[in-house]
Amino acid sequence: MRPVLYHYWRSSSSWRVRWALMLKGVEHDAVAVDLLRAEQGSAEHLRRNPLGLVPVLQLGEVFLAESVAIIEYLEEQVPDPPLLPRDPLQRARVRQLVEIINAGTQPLQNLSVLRRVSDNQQEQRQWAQHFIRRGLSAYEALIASYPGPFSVGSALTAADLFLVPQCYNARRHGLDLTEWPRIAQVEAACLATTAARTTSPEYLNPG
Ligand SMILES: N[C@@H](CCC(=O)N[C@@H](CS)C(=O)NCC(=O)O)C(=O)O
Repeated sequence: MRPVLYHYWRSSSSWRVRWALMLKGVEHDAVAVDLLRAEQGSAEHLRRNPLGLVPVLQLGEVFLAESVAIIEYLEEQVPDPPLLPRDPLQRARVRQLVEIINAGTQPLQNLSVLRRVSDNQQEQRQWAQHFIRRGLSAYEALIASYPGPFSVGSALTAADLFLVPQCYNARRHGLDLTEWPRIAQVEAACLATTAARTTSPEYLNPG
């Protein structure tokens, strides 16, 4: 059965999965869940993901949430092109980079967290900048010794699929990438590819 992706154009976690689906050539339908209208908290969406977040990939009767789980499932179903290196240590290092974004950065600047932190937009922005700067600085330090142009060398990996959407979030929260030259190099290399560009928020919603 054709998979269905529940996503939001501006959601960085959704972009990771749109990009992976495109790289793996998985045909699917897409349904928008409007975060600004709080559709992620509707009873309908909570049946898909009890945590009330996007993305969710529907596979027949099964609703699979969490972009790491979805991307690893896609990797196992469609091994080419690989998003995880074959070498176990390299593979673990890619997963480390993935988690720096997935667990150590993005959740701390998520919409629901910012609203809980403060009603004041300036305070929300400072909070988000603090955690994005901390996460991207750690990421930059880890990849500094790797050759480019991608995070861990000449091949795109899952780490890049997590990093580039986080760069988009950084800009939304008022940070540019000048502090992190290796990350800026990775972003430029990724955005030169059709799969990254055509799944990006700007492409989906050019206005
Ligand atoms: N770890 C989750 C994160 C999902 C997530 O935080 N999604 C955000 C959009 S990027 C969301 O749905 N936010 C809605 C909210 O916070 O209410 C994943 O990787 O899928």
